[in-house]
Amino acid sequence: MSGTKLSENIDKRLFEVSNSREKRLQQKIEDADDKTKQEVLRKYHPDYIDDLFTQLNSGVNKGKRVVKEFAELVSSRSIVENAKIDQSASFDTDVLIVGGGGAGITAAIFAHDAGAEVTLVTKLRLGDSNTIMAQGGLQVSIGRDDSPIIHFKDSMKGGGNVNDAELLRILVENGPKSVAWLERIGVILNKDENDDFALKKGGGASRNRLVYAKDYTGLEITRNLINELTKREGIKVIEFSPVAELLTDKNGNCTGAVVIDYDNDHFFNVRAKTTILATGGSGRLHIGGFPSSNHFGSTGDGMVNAYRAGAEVVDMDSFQYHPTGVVFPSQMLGLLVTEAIRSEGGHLVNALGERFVNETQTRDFVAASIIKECREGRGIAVDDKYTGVWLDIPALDIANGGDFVRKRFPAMFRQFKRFGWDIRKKPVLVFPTLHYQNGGLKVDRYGETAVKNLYAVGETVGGIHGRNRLMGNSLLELFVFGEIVGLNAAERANNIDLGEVSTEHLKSIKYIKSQYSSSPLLLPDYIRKDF
Ligand code: MEZ
Repeated sequence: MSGTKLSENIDKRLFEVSNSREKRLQQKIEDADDKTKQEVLRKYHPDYIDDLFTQLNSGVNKGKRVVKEFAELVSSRSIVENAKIDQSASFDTDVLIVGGGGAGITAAIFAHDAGAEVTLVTKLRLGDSNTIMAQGGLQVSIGRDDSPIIHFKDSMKGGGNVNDAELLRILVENGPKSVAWLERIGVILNKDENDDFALKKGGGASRNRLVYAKDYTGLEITRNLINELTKREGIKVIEFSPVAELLTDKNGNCTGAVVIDYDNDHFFNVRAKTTILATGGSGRLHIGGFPSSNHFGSTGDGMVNAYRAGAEVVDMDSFQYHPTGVVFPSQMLGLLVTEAIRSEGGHLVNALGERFVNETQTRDFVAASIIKECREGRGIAVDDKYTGVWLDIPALDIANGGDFVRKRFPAMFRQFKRFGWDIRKKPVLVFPTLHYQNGGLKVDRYGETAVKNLYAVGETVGGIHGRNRLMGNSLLELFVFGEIVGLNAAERANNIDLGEVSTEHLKSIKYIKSQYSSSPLLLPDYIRKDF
């Protein structure tokens, strides 16, 4: 990508942004029409780069278009091949939950309260997940001018009208109830002067619908979820213990999982009546070489395990590139600058000091528009590899007066400050970052996959958001479906017996040439693994 090198003349580059600010603050940019949108998406959005995709060579979705990384992972050697199971460490449970983020913890709480014996295993520490990193908030139709129907319509339109309508209906209808639950367990969300929720508008939404805790919504929620979980003594939590493979019986039903104990370096079986996958997304597979805003554990493990056991996937060729990932300072590469900055009026500005897109359109289009600017030479190059456009955050203090940026975005302010960058005074350089997997496991309205007794919840599930999720709908999904899946998995577990355990289903893997020596990946190769 071409552009003017940032290091050569940073003061001049920054001056171009401040110099054009006053004029830009008066400017109104209309939404692009559908034809223009489609053209820009097709030419610049990574979902349309054919080289990034291939077809699955086996399993229920054989022949389906998916990203190469997923196809290679499901067709690589399993890490349990030749593994010796430590039977003395193996045990039984009613409901096994895999994953310690927002979806897993919520499901554990509800399954436990429904009377099941619950075990939660998680790859790293409890809470280490994309949930805790969530900034902008969750969408819920509680404004006076809003309703679940309007929320539904916005989400459908944003998703390209291919969302699973039944799952989306459940999401929007249960939103207010889930947010009331979050408040009950202690989550403190921003309120206005009348003590009503302060509501913001996310990209692609027609109403102010985002509830939030400043710019650390996920941290505030996770803190309370962990408190709530630890109050329940009966829930067994095992940290630093990822699932290597699922276990199945001779009918193909799920009967638990093979777990790795990272601390003691051995494998053990958890035999479970029902299993819930809450393993998150796959940003750390770095599709298309993009940096990622995701947690290091987001390597798509649950999807790989479930597909091998016979579950179906949907839209595994559709990913969300959040428009504003950091490209400078380089220590923050890929990290998120919340969309809330744009919804509050932050401008995207090219090397000519111009705005080039209405910043509050849907993420797929805004991301593609940034890629277009950079490809066409109107980006600002950091070095030979990374180019970006400015996100003019200081414009918010000018438009709103006072100390708006520091008060509204304290976490972001502090993050940049660590690297000597004051976002009240300087714009930040951004480029799309791999943020979310729109697709994932196909589930029914109870959260059950095509494999009996195997449930899934959260980002590992596909369909709800169609091919482009709206901001804040994923955080909401964790609590709406965490409850549903927890309750249903517990009810099933209360009515069935434990099954026999085997990994026979792995015999159907058809190996292909793969960049991975074994799968699931569990952790990207650049992270420290000294636990
Ligand atoms: O839902 C999201 O992805 C979100 C709220 C992100 C953000 O920009 O803050």
